[in-house]
Formats: sequence, C-alpha cells, structure tokens
Amino acid sequence: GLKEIRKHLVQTPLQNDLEDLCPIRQKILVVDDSPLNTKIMEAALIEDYEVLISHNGKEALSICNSNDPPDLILLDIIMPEIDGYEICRRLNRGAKTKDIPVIFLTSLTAAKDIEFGLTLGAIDYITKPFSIPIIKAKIKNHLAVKYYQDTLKINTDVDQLTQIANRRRFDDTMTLEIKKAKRTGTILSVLLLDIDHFKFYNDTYGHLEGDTCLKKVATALSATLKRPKDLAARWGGEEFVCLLPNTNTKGAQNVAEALREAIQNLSIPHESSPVNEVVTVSVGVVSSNPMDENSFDNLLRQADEALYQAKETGRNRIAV
Ligand code: GH3
Ligand code: MG
Ligand code: MG
Ligand code: MG
Repeated sequence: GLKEIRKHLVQTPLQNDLEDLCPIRQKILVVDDSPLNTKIMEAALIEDYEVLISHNGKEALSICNSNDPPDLILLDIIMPEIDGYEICRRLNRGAKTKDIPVIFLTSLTAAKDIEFGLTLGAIDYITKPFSIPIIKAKIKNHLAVKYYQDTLKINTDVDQLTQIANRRRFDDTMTLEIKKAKRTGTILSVLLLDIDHFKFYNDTYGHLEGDTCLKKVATALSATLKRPKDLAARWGGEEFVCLLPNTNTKGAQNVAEALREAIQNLSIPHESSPVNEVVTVSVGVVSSNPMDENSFDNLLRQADEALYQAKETGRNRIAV
C-alpha cells in the first residue's frame, strides 16, 4: 500500500529498472467462493506476494476499505450474495478503493461477459481454465504499473523534504472542506505558521541544518494534531499551514497554542534568534463564518494578516 511505498521512498530513491520497480512485498486479495480455487492461487502467488483470501464479497469489500488495502484483487464473478460484478462496481464508487486494480478470474467466457467486466473498470479479464504462468506474468505487469502510479501519487501530494502534505494536497483538501462546511453549516479553521527568524538560523547553522530543522518542525506539527481530519502541510519555504475542519475559533486557538508550545519544546537551539534561545513559530488563526462567503483566498488572506500581527507583536505567539 501507499504507506509501505512512502517508507521505502524515504529510504531509497526510485529505480528505473523494471525488476527493481516493486521493491516492496505487494499484497494481493484473492476473492472466490470456491476454497479449492483460492488454494490454487495462494500456492501460485505466495512466493512473490502477500496473499489475502476471501470467500465472500462482503468480507472482500471490508478488506479493501480497511487502512491496509490490497494492491490488486483477483475477483471471481459467480458467487452467492454479492457477485464479482457488483463488488467491482462498489470498489469503483468508493474514493478509497477506486484505484485498486481488479482482475476478473472467471468461468464466464462469453464475449458479452468479458466486455461487461472490462466496462466496469477491471484492468483485465482471465477465463478459467487458466495458465498459472500467464496469470503470474499479468499480475506482475499490472502491479508494476500500480506501484508506479502510487509513487507518482505520493510525489504529487507529499512535500519531498518534510514528508508531510504539500501545498497541492492542502489546496485540494481545503477546497473540499470549504464546500463541506457550507453544506453542513459547520465552522472550519486555518492556521498559518511561520518560523521566527529562520534567515538568522540558516545564517548561523547553514542550510543543511536549516533543512533538518524544517523536518523536525513539520513532524512535530503533524504529530501534535489530534483529529484524523486535521491536516498539516508545508505551505512553502519555512511556512506551514494547518486545516482544522469542524473547529471554531476557540478550538483553533487551543490547537494553535499547542502547536506553538510543541515547537518551542523541541528545544532546537537558535542562538541568533532575538526572540528565544530555541526555534519558535508565530501562528495566524482564522475561522470561517457560516454567514460569509468564506472563499479560499479570503480565509488565507485573513490568516496571513493574523500571522503578521503575531510577528509584529513579538513573535513566538498566536494571533486571531
Ligand atoms: P520572520 O521571523 O519575520 O519570519 O523572519 P524570517 O527570517 O524567518 O523570515 P524570512 O521570510 O525573511 O526568511 C525566511 C527564510 O527561510 C529565508 C530562506 O532562506 C529560508 N528558507 C526557505 N525555504 C527553505 C528551505 O527549504 N531550507 C532552508 N534551509 N531554508 C529555507
Ligand atoms: Mg464462483
Ligand atoms: Mg516566511
Ligand atoms: Mg519566518
């Protein structure tokens, strides 16, 4: 899954060689109501992949919706209760599951069945009786593409240096959350954080130490946010932004103060800072008003104004 790849990307740069393209052990879910069929596939795949087995559609769907979804699904069509077509349809409808490749593995060999399976979004359709070596070769190719897609996805929404969300991911999430807040009549808050006198920090300790400091600050911000919907992102340079859905000004102030304190408690020495002997941040806080337009740009502009206030009134503090 994405988590595994992310870990790997941090450790080693991506290789171009196809053999090295899937350096992690990928996970395949085999769904078939016949235990004999799943045994055959498990035996064929277990050497190269982690194999999950499911004999019914409901269970298969819940595995795919878990926090540790498979990288590929081999899916039988004719099964009691939910059939393979319906499983494929539901996977494609779910935001979490729509990118999991599905290969149908079925005794339905009519052209219209094959066509139907493929129009539902399956990447391949294999008919029984099948050749194990051909299935293995197809799976390998499809998983290489999946790995490449996952890698691209991580690179588009994760900041390379700090490994937290990047600005693009923040923009997308914020756009969605503003809509949601309007629809549900809830308040969302945004925090804009800027490291105090970071230019002096670089001047004193060098850019490499500066980068290390940015990583520590980013990690601390992410770790300090408590709710699963909260998002910490790198806005650019030494500025960070936090999105707090369903959080009013009072709540946002508490979070901002907790973040400010968490950064100060990292105790990263900053001997040239006029504010404090350790690295600190200033934080601008803004909350949406259910009565207002609350455009993306408006909220960010207000957060920026609040941040400016925090800087002007002494730094290492929050302002609303
Ligand atoms: P203030 O308290 O007013 O925010 O002062 P400041 O020095 O932090 O503000 P300023 O915006 O003038 O400086 C930001 C510095 O952050 C300048 C730039 O060299 C540094 N910086 C931005 N991005 C990076 C980065 O990726 N790595 C490192 N090491 N430094 C960076
Ligand atoms: Mg069956
Ligand atoms: Mg700045
Ligand atoms: Mg700064």
